[in-house]
Amino acid sequence: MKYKACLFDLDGVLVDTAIYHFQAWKTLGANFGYILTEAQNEQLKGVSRVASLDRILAWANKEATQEQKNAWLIEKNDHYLQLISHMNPGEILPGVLLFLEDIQKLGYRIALGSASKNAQIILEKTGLATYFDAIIDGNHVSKSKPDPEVFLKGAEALQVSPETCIVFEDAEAGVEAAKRAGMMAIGIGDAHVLHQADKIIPNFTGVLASDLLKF
Ligand code: B16
Ligand code: MG
Repeated sequence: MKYKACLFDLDGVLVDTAIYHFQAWKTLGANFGYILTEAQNEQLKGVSRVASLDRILAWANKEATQEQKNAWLIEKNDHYLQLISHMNPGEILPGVLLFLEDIQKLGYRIALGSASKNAQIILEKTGLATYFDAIIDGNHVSKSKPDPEVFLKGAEALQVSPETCIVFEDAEAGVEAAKRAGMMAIGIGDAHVLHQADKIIPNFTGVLASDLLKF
């Protein structure tokens, strides 16, 4: 078997936390009279918290001091934490659990490669934590996707070389990060957005690892 490990993004691949990020950013935007749209929220997927705020402020044409920005980042995250505190295993996206069980049986090592600093809480709330041999999240990296750091650290933690890794990503920046890491990239979602991926599936429903991971 050439490929030894599967590296998963979290938001948009295993669970849909984008709805909670949207709610929290939208509420924050209202502070300075800005209404964030769903299309804009799409562009925040895979983007770090700090970079997300900068984008929103640019869209709103709003300037702020570093002190104000820090206060808003805390406010947004506190609201987000409150929203995700109710998450449960029912929020795991369709087909994900069967797929994880499938790859475990096939002997793949499994890691998380997420930009989120709240990944651990989400994995615990949903019961997904037990599937992972390594967890690399926003607390472990200094460079955001499309920088390959998060996935390279994932490979390192699993003690496998990057070319033996398969990345599952829903964001364009994440697919780019995987390719820059020298890994195979499987896009989850829209084929137009994820055109850089080696393979694209809409979601994990009915997907068999033995079929998908044939290269
Ligand atoms: P946090 P992923 C990303 O997670 C989200 O897609 C993105 O919308 C969010 O801003 C980012 O995590 C940071 O999240 O505020 O929880 O640290 O898709 O890389 O799993
Ligand atoms: Mg994502």
